[in-house]
Amino acid sequence: MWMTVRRTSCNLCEAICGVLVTVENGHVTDIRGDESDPLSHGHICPKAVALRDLQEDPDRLTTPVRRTSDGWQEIGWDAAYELVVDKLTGIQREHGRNSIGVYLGNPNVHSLGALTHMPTMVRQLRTRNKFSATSIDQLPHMLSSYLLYGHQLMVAVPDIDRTSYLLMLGANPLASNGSMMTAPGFGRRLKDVRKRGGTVVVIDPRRTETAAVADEHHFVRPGTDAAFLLALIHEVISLGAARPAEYVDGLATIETVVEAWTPERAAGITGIPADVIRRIAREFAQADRAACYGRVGVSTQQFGAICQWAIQVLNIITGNLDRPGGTMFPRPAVNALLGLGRGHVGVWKSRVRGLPEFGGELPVSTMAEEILTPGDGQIRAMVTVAGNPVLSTPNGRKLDEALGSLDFMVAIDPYINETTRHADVILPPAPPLERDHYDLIFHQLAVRNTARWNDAVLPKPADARHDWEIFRDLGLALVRRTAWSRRRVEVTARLRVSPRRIVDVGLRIGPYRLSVAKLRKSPGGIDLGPLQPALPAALHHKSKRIDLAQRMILDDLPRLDSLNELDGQLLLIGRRHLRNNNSWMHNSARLVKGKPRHQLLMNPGDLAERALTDGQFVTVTSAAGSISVEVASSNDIMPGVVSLPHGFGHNRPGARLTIANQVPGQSVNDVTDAGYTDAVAGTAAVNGVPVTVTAS
Ligand SMILES: Nc1nc2c(c(=O)[nH]1)N[C@H]1C(S)=C(S)[C@@H](COP(=O)(O)OP(=O)(O)OC[C@H]3O[C@@H](n4cnc5c(=O)[nH]c(N)nc54)[C@H](O)[C@@H]3O)O[C@H]1N2
Ligand SMILES: Nc1nc2c(c(=O)[nH]1)N[C@H]1C(S)=C(S)[C@@H](COP(=O)(O)OP(=O)(O)OC[C@H]3O[C@@H](n4cnc5c(=O)[nH]c(N)nc54)[C@H](O)[C@@H]3O)O[C@H]1N2
Ligand code: SF4
Ligand SMILES: [Mo]
Repeated sequence: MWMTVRRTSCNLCEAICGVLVTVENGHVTDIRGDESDPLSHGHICPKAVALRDLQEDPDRLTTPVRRTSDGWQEIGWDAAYELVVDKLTGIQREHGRNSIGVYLGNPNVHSLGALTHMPTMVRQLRTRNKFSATSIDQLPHMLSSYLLYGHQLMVAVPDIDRTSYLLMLGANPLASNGSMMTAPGFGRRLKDVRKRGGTVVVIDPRRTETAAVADEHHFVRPGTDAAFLLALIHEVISLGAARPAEYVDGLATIETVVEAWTPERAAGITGIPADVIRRIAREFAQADRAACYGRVGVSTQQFGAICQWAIQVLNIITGNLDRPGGTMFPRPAVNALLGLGRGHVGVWKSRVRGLPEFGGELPVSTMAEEILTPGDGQIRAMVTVAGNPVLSTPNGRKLDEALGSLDFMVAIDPYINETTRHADVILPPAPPLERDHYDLIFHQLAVRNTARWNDAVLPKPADARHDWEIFRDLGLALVRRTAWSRRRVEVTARLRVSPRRIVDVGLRIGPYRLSVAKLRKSPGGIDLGPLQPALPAALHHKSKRIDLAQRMILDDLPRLDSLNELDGQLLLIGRRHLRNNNSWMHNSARLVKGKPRHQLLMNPGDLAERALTDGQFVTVTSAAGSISVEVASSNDIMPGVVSLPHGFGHNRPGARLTIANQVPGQSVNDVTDAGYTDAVAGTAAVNGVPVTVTAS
């Protein structure tokens, strides 16, 4: 028997936990936490073990397939590339370059090869109809980073290991393992804050797993956090506790705009009592080291941009930005900011609804209408990469219909699922354990500077392709076909170089002058120390100053007056569970077992008011549509709020997901509304959706 233990990191979520993988006779027999990882210290969650299931899943595609009238047919790689490039270039020739739409899904940011090679391939399509999960996720973080710090990826991360006061809104890291903040073992780190005598406060319409380990939890009416945050800023200023750094401008303007946001006014809107708002503001301002952090619940809602800006303003004016225990800027071994432009916003607008692009992408909430609305610039073909937008984006049914109407679709994806079943060709990349890994994105968001390179755990079969090879080969074929490419030589060279080489260059020119060879000597990763102050030098604005008074945000503030209109409505929010992973890990028997977790959570008072009982099927209806799901009574959910997780609803015909097909539940995104977005940059507002709930 041949047995070996290999090191890698789990790439299923943002925590990038180090893992030890035991391989016997070519098969994975064990996966456990790697104690030697300087960031994760041995932490893993149940999903790590599912890396093995991904490897062995009989439903996972290993060769390209083509949809025919007789069903899916396997085809060779070269034939598949030729077919795809023929179709895409043909459609563009006939209908213009914007006739191709692209959707880039979440797992792209977790794959080295996707990050190094996908953007170059996509650029060859020269389409403005580019969409990604960003606009149903972290767009407000990126926008506030762009506006305040001058680069869309210059994200300030809570220095959780040194803070004494952590205020968290709309985040449930005990389920999600943390996001826009890589902190494996989040639960332990929270406990440590409290052990050090610090305080953890959670603001969430649901008493979450994270709320359960915090000092305080306060219910907030969904979508109203902006009022709470503005009132905190108001209080800090009234206390005379605003002490921004010398390089910060605009405090006087902020003082004026928050003047009307008294704790009393915010209390009426948010449901958080005025005395609690006052106390939190005082404690936050007086804490030795405080950090405010907000995630999905305050990003994917109708005031996401205001919320993420206000969180930064609160951290900045209390002097907590860029100081240990406050919020800080990581300094990873490969500077991810170099790989991505600073950003831009509103340079072009979506054709049908006129929503602005951000960083070259249009809001995903406009994707279905861009496919379905006839006219010049209509999308006729789609390229999806590592995404399942039928389940993950608002008004999924309409998108489902839209994808069915396309002239052509190609998916780069290992599964035939709710989205890729519409594809004409599917190109499946090799799974995570067969890939080399260096994390280009999440070291940039990590609470400690560390670095690790890992060679692939398992060899890739000869007839399989890495994702970067698929992008390379498609990219090269596109460059060859399209006469417009003046930069053919440069693009060709860029596509031909391996991810390993790109990381090596990044490491060598990076701040620690490392190399892949050096990192390979410590496969458990190396520690580069705690986060260090970096401002104002690290700011990407030429002025090296931060201007709090951002016009785009200030102009949007009057819209907050509409918050009172939410009164009395039943509002739908989302949730995550440790054993789910967005829309795609339900095909692991190991993960889906256990108590059902697909139900609509509803407060007992709200159930009684509607004469509904725990466990019955109810119909949830919004402006976008309705679904029928089981309801579960819960005291942990705020009255007037219901919660349903996304990523369920694998009951559409034609998908090949043997285990997921048996998982009960409906897609929440059949009731979230593509018309309901944050006005500032078009982020999908999937939290705080007005709904009605009736007996089915
Ligand atoms: N209502 C509601 N909707 C939401 C959210 C919410 O909170 N509420 N959350 C949103 C958020 S934050 C996100 S990020 C999105 C995520 O939504 P998507 O961007 O759609 O991503 P996933 O659901 O993770 O889908 C992953 C897809 O990638 C494929 N895949 C997995 N691994 C790989 C790989 O290595 N390579 C390739 N090429 N493909 C792979 C899977 O088979 C699957 O098709 O969902 C969003 N949707
Ligand atoms: N196990 C698991 N881990 C994951 C994922 C997964 O699907 N499963 N997905 C990954 C992805 S793509 C992401 S982006 C991250 C997300 O990471 P998190 O943001 O931590 O994810 P959620 O658990 O959705 O937490 C959002 C919280 O916001 C609350 N909320 C909803 N509306 C509001 C509101 O209006 N105001 C406030 N204050 N709170 C509100 C919800 O009740 C919920 O508790 O998780 C990542 N990690
Ligand atoms: S928390 Fe779980 S899913 Fe996330 S990286 Fe760690 S083991 Fe993987
Ligand atoms: Mo996400």
